[in-house]
Amino acid sequence: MSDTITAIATPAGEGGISVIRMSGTKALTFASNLFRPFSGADPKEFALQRVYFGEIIDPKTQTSVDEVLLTFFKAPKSFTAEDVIEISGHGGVFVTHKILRLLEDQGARLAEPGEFTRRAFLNGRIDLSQAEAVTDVIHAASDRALRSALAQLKGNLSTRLNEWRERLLAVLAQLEASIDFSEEGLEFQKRETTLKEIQAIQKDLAALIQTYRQGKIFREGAQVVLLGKPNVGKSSLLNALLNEDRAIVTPLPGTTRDTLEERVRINDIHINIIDAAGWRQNPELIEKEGIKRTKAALAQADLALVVFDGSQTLDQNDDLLIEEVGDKPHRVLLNKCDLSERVDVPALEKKFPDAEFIRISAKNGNGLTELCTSIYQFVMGDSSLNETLVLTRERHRQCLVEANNALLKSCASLNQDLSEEFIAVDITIAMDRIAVILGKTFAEDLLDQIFGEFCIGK
Ligand SMILES: Nc1nc2c(ncn2[C@@H]2O[C@H](COP(=O)(O)OP(=O)(O)OP(=O)(O)O)[C@@H](O)[C@H]2O)c(=O)[nH]1
Ligand SMILES: [Mg+2]
Repeated sequence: MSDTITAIATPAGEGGISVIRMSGTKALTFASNLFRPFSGADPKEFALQRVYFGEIIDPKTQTSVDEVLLTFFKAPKSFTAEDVIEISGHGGVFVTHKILRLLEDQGARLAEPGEFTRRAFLNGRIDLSQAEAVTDVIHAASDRALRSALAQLKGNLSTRLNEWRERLLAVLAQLEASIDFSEEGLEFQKRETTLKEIQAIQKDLAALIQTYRQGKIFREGAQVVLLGKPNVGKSSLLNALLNEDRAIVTPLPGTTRDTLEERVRINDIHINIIDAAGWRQNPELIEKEGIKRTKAALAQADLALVVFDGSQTLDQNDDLLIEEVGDKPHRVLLNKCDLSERVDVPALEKKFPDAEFIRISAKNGNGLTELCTSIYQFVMGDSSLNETLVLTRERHRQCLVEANNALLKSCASLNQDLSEEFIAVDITIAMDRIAVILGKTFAEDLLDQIFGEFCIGK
C-alpha cells in the first residue's frame, strides 16, 4: 500500500481543464522532479493546501510540457490521508496523458478504479459506509439522492451505527460481568433493565430498516412501468413526460417491441420510466418476446401505470392486463381524454377497487401534472421520513436485518430466562453485523466489489 498511485481524475476527452491526481509517500518527490514553479519556490518546501503556478518540464528534453496549477495536500489532511498532489492542466487528451506518463516514469503506478477512496478508507479517514456515499454523491441524479448521499458521507449513518454499537458493548460488558461473578450470587444489572435497553435499540434499528424502500428509490430512482394493451398510447405518454420524441409512436398496434427505459425528473427526485410492448392475446413471435420483457419489467417495478384508451370500449386484451397487475402498486390512467370517453369506467373501478384513476391526454398534455404529483406522492410515501436518515443500500439492509434478528433472539432468550452466555452470543452477532457496515471488519472481495463501482482517479 505504500506505493504512490496516479490517475487522470477528470473524464476522458478534451475539456476546459484536466486534473491528474497522485497519492503516496513519494508524491511530492515525483512532482517536484517534474514541476518548476514560476515563483521560484523550492517544491520540496511546498506548504500544505497551497496552489502553485508553474510548468511541467520533461526531464529528458528539458522542454516545457504544459503550464499547470499544482496543489499539494500534505498527509494526513488530504482525501486519502497520504500526501496528495493534484495537477490541473490545459485539458488536452495528448498533453494530459503525457504528464501522466512522466509521472509513471518517475515510479508512480496507475491507480485502479476507486483506489484513492479505498486508501481513504484503509487509512481510516472515512469508514466503509462513507466510502460508498462517495459514489452515491457522484451518481446522484436528483436533489433528494444528493441530500441522502451527502448526509451519509458526512457520517450521519456512521454516527447512528457507532452509537448502537457502544450501547450494545455496554450491555455486553454487564452480561459478561454477570457471567464472571454469577457464582458469587451477584447480579450486576437487572435482567429487565438489560431487556429494555436491547428492545430500545432493536426498535430503532427496525425503524431504520423500514426506510430502505424509500432510500433505495432516492438513490436509484423508482422503477415505473407503463402497462397497457397495444395502441393505448404508452409510448406517447413516455414522450410527453420526457418532452421529446424518444419512443416510436404509430397508429399501428404492436409498435413497441422492446422495453425502453428513460429517466424523468419530478421535483427533487428522479424516476426510471419503462415503456414496454403492449399486452395482447395471440401475439406474434417478436411481440411474444416483448411481452416477456414487459413481465420482467413489471416484476422489478415499484409502481405500474396501467394505461387504457379512454376513447375505446374495453376488450379481452384489457382483461388480460388486469390479471397481470396483481398486487403491484398501481395507478389507472385513462388516456386520450381529448377524445370523447367510451370506456366503461364503473367496470374498471370494479376491477381496480383501490386504485387512483387519472384522466390524461398524452397528445395535448392534459392531466400530466396530476400524474406527476401522484407518482411523487407514491415515491415520497410517509413524508415524516423525508428529512431523516434513510438506508440506501442492500448491503446495509442485509446486515441490519441480521443484527435485528440477533437482537430479537437475545430478547427471547432473556424472556425465557436463559443464561447470560446465550444472550451475549447474540449481542456479539448484532455488533458484528453493524461493524461490517462500517467496514470495521471486511473481506477483500467486498472492497473489490464496492470500489469496483468507482471510476479511475476517484
Ligand atoms: N387523440 C389521442 N391520440 C393519442 C393519444 N395518445 C396516443 N395517441 C395515438 O394513439 C396511437 C398509438 O400510440 P402509441 O403511443 O404508439 O401507443 P402504444 O401504447 O405505445 O402502442 P404499442 O407500442 O403498439 O403497444 C398513435 O396514433 C398516437 O398518436 C392521446 O392522448 N390522444
Ligand atoms: Mg409503444
